[in-house]
Amino acid sequence: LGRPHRVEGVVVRGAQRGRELGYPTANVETLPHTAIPADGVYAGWLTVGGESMPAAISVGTNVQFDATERTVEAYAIDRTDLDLYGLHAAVDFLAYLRGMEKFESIEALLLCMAGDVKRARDMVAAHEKEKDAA
Ligand code: FMN
Repeated sequence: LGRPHRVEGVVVRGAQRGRELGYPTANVETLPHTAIPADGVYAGWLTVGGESMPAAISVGTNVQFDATERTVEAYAIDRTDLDLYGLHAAVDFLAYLRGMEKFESIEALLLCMAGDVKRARDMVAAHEKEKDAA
């Protein structure tokens, strides 16, 4: 403990919905027997090629879209320009934000995601500031 939990794998193509929603995510294909945190939304980091980026992370089956496959997806905050397919990535979990939900509409999901991203950004920034001060 005392260190965020890390999950690693290759970035694979998801349902390609994220880009349309405005939150493109890196779907990290973890190795079998990887300890994946409980379904939900988390604040943390996506690290690729030595660069760590603050991220809002989703673990679950994307119930909003009636998907059945459990995925670990990280949205690198404000980085809508990334093309990470095929690259090795690490996802670090800093804090649990909420459970996976099925909303009444996509708009409601997007509204909630905007709040998640804001909270994740603030929490990561606060954590990094604390670490720098130590
Ligand atoms: N999917 C849900 O079904 N319910 C949620 O509550 C939910 N919250 C999310 C919160 C964040 C911050 C992120 C990044 C994703 C969330 N998702 C949620 C997952 C999105 O549905 C998923 O990223 C999107 O469908 C794109 O999937 P794709 O990469 O397979 O195309």
